[in-house]
Amino acid sequence: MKNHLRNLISILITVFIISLVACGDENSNEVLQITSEESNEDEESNEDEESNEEEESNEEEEVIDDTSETTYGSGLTTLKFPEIISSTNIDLTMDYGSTEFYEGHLTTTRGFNGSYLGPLLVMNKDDIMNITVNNNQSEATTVHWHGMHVPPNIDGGPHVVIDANSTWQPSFTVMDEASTSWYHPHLHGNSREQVNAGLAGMIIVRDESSPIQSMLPKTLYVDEYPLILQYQAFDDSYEFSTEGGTEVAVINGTIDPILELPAQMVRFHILNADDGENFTLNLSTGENIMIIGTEGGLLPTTAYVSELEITNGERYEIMLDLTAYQGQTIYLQNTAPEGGGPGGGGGPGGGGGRLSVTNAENMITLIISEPTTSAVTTIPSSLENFPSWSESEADITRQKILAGPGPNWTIDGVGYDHDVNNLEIPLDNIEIWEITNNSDQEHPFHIHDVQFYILDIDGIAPPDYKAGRKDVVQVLAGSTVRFITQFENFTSDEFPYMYHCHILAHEASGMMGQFIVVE
Ligand SMILES: [Cu+2]
Repeated sequence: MKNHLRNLISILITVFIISLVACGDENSNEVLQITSEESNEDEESNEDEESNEEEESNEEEEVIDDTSETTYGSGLTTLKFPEIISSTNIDLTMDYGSTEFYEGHLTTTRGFNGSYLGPLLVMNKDDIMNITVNNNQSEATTVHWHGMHVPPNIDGGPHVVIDANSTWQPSFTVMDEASTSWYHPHLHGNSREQVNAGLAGMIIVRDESSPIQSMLPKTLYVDEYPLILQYQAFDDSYEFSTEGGTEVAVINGTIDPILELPAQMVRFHILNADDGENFTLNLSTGENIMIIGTEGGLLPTTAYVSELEITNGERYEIMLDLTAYQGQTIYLQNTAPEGGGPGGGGGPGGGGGRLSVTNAENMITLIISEPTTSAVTTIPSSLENFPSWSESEADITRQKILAGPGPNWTIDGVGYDHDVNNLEIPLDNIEIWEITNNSDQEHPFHIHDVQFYILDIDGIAPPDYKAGRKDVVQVLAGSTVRFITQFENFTSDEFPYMYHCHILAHEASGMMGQFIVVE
């Protein structure tokens, strides 16, 4: 019965959205009535969920099945959301599949436990994770837990290879703060192809002991949402193009997505999982975006920006206060320059525009409906104060020089050599890294094992929204960024950690080095 009701409501919404598009804004009230009905129904199902994690994830799978079949006309499609896995025992299977990005057309893709992207893994600080990764691809791979502080033999870098048609079973303790991480292949030479085909997924780490976390929206797919941002170019056969062409924004595997949100504070975990280009987000309302977290956890205080640039591998947690917008349609927009950005190293999209054909820069259409019964309406401006390090504590300052020209990208004048450890770092060292970009393109610099704090960018303290724990920092052409971090807990003579540019074409061409942490 419930499904029939939902389908009926979906059809009604479709009809009204089409009429809205056809007739302009005159019919907006009717659309609102219908969307509120669905919102009521959502509330009922939410009440059924209680807080039981298992029930929650089962319920979400149902929702996904419903929404993935719902199209809204005018090319708009309900935003897809990944299946939630909140168990400490996780089975991931990497395999080929086909995905319907455009109605009636299948695209060859790859995914974890599905045809494209992977499940949302919800972990708790101090949990012991037991993961089984089955690689059903006909080629080798690795799985890197990007952002997580794990031992080097578990980190999933280029040395921790999972052969074709074989299995890897890592186990680790979650030592991270409540944060947003992700997982993706990291085999040297073909990580770009595998990630771009769809092998990527988000990890949300929870911390039940954090008083601040308990005040934030945290009911997934009710007031908290993952957004995995990518661009894809399609050829005439609707396959991913390897020859460039027009790129479109693909959000959680959805082109031109529409998302219904309650008129209250909602929280997004945003990941740029693209292989080489930035997103620059703003709100069509003209309001600033509230940023509450970076890669490694919450900021010290809430920060506000009129537009938020997110580079490759970066994550931000943002909040939208939608209280004033009930009954309205607003947009999360992307104004990243067409065909610009850093992907010039052989990346697709160099020549063509990247804007979606039917939705232009209105990246996600947000329909704001009634608030839920237990809405979060305010959050404190003071967030987490994680321990940091002062410059005077540093044991060493290391200089890293990023240089080109492409396609032979280097760090400190050398390309990646799989058999050479570029650095040996004493355990517990507190280090300042000074990254200078001597090339004419920007490079998002990522380091494994640690979270760092940016000290300064060209001598100036970072803006408030970058003042938190990070593992990726954008280094503009001609610019110097200094960060401070500490290499704790894990050592190995055998398995190195990586530091590299997260433009995957640059990484593959050599803009990567490796370090071992030693006793
Ligand atoms: Cu680069």
